[in-house]
Amino acid sequence: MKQLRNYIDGKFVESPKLFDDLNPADGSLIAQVHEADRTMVDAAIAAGRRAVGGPWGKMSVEDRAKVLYRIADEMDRRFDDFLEAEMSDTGKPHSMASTIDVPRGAANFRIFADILKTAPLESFRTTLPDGAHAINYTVRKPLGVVGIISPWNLPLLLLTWKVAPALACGNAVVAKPSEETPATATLLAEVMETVGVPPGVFNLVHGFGPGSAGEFITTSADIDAITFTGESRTGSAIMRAAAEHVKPISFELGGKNAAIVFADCDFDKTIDGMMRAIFLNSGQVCLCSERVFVERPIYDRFVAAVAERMSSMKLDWPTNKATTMGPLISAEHRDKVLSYYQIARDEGATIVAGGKVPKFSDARDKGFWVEPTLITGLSDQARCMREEIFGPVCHVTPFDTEAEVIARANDTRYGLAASIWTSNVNRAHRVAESMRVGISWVNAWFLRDLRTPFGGSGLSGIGREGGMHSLNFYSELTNVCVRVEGAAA
Ligand code: NAD
Ligand code: 6OD
Repeated sequence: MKQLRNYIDGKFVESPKLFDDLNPADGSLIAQVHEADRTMVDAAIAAGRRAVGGPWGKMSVEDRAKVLYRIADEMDRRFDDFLEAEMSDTGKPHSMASTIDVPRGAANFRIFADILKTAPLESFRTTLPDGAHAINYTVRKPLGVVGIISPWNLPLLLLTWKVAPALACGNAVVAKPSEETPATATLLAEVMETVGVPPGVFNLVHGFGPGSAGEFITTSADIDAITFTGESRTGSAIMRAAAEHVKPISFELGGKNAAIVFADCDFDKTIDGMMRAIFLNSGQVCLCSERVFVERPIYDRFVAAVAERMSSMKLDWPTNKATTMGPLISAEHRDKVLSYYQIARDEGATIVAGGKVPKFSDARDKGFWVEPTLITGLSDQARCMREEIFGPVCHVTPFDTEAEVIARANDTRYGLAASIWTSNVNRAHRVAESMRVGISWVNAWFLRDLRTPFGGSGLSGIGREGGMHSLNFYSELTNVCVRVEGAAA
């Protein structure tokens, strides 16, 4: 049986305590994972501290960028290994893992190497009343040892989204991937070893949240910052833990995202876009649209078109290149999503399509599948309209005016993303800016430029990462103020 080990101070470390890594497509055992105990987590943090105090912390920007490029190149060389690990850990289709998750892993290292090399530093000249002046300039230094805790839905993409800028800024990291998806993170540790990243710079600890590696990281006085992606409730627990030692946090949390479809949209392109926005990764993307508002004149046509497209979705093995939708991550998560299908019925919804567990009559019946599901007829106050479900499901509802739909779309405690579909350029800008979210897409969804700020408001997170925003989070900035006497000749 394959073993997934921790990576601490440049060595793969075993634990007497093992847990199972399952393939969600058929529930089969893929690997046994070595769970890090508190002593191992503390050893990882101490190794990180030594690394930051050593040559790594003092390395020139150019040399650190070269290390990041080497990591990206090695990830490309091992593309097929990452692809296989991502598909078997998550059950997501080849069509997604090969075009989004695995390429983005390497891209995250390249973009932050590029940004690091060109990042400006602030400088101000201050004129003083006595004729002297002051020069202020900012110096960027590592924060120290950064704790990184990531979820299972896009495990490689989201882990590297934080590891890359943290390393770019000269930090060491102690990373804990989700217990559901430990495989690609372990491959990343192999990459670090192969390309010669110094011991202690990248540490990987496997385990769970409470009472396990996640909690050991967040409660440690020796971790200098915590960056977390996951559920809003978990963010709240981590914030409490981090408060004890007052440390910087960056949170990318849950969403209950709205899509707004105006009658003047390009209908066919909108249906293409919305099929992705609702069903990509079986709806397990924090940005997915679970609340879809459609202008009344095209409401019936929209519902019929989505239902028609759903009937040809292909739920099949991840390795089949024609598969369009995979399973959910776990039995527990499948039961949660099915419970919301039932809550919708209890709340009086119409289930236009789906709503059940598919029957395959092969090993997939032991996996964690649900049907893609389209719901209508609920009020904006229904639980299915307010709580994040995180499955292949959306509720579609009609609206009549721009002002009405802006108010309804913003009526949520989350604030991650919105997508607006219209051919009216003035309305596009007006509505996009009115959304209380971290990102508003117009005639697009999950279209990323990694230099832009990414994050959410309200229950969806704290802070922004991406481009310079990441460099600023993962750096300690020191402003140097120099008084200069006299005037230049
Ligand atoms: P989760 O919060 O259950 O777990 C995320 C990570 O936190 C895991 O590694 C887990 O082991 C760890 N963890 C859990 N409890 C902890 C604790 N008390 N202390 C320390 N660590 C703890 O989230 P999930 O189920 O893995 O992921 C799905 C959620 O993530 C959804 O809500 C989704 O919207 C959100 N998400 C948000 C973004 C974003 O960018 N905003 C991206 C992806 C996923
Ligand atoms: O694209 C990204 O950088 C990012 N953080 C995506 C998050 C997706 C949520 O599931």
